[in-house]
Amino acid sequence: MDQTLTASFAGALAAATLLGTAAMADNWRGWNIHVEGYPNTVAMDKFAELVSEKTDGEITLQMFHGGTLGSQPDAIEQVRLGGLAIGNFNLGPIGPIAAEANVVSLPFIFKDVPHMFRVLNGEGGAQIAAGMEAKGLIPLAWYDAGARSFYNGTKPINAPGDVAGMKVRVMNNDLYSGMISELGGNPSPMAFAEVYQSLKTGVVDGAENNWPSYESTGHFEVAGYYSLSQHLIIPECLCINADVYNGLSEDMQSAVKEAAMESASLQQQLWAEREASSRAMVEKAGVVTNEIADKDPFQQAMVPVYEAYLTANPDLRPLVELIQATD
Ligand code: GTR
Repeated sequence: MDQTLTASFAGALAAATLLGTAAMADNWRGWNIHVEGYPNTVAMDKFAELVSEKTDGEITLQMFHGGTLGSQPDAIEQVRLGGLAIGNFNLGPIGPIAAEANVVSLPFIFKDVPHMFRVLNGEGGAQIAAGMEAKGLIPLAWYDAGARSFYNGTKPINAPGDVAGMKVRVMNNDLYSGMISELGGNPSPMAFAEVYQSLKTGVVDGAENNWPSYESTGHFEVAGYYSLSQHLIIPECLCINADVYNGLSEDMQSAVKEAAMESASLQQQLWAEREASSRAMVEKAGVVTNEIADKDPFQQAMVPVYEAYLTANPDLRPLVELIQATD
């Protein structure tokens, strides 16, 4: 073979190899709504660090915290479409997209957080994950978001009648709007970032969230009554765009999955600590907390919410029953 040709062939081959290597180094972008120091923020940063460590730098992840890349519903769309690779999402706003994932947004479906994790780590979780993957989102691991309770600026809530007439902010999901309506209140779906100002100016009377978010957002400063209804226990995911994940080699998939699992155990540990410290902090700042002696009337009021959901999704009745039958 002609020497020059051989040389240029070798050169082309080397260039192709180099190009191949360069194309394999992925730079992902990730979305998170929370502030610095929040358990999810720390755990997502840990995930980024572990991904790069476990893939020998072939995958790097740049995290954008504090919702700087947009609202949660928008970010979910971005991850589904591939504009962003990764997000830490609450399953609440994923429910309207993936019907299976919406079961977790049925009020009082989980007995407590350990029950939620038993479901997620079993057949129920597999069905929820499959429903999400069909919509372009793969949950790599589950984060803890505790239980959500009502808060407002005027009075403790002890019975559904106390919610009557109140304008209550909810996340974007018809199940939550139905929940507030059945309690006699007026639901107001709104982005997380707008809630503080809306509570402060009286656009809404109240909202609902877990202890850490109630504290980290400063909502406790403008809505000082926190009533332990614990009506929703919604998991969160560390979610990845399905095409991005499915396009990885098996080794890379395992590395990313392992990083996610380690990030989730860190998040769960930090979560337990933050729930306690957030509660202590807001109570010290003057928040009036009340237990609800009888939650039964709240649960009874949710019967039409379940009925409407099951009428719209008859094929999901077995999943609801599976969750209810899980010990
Ligand atoms: C928080 C959750 C956020 C967001 C927020 C909200 O507890 O971690 O992802 O869903 O609640 O109420 O919008």
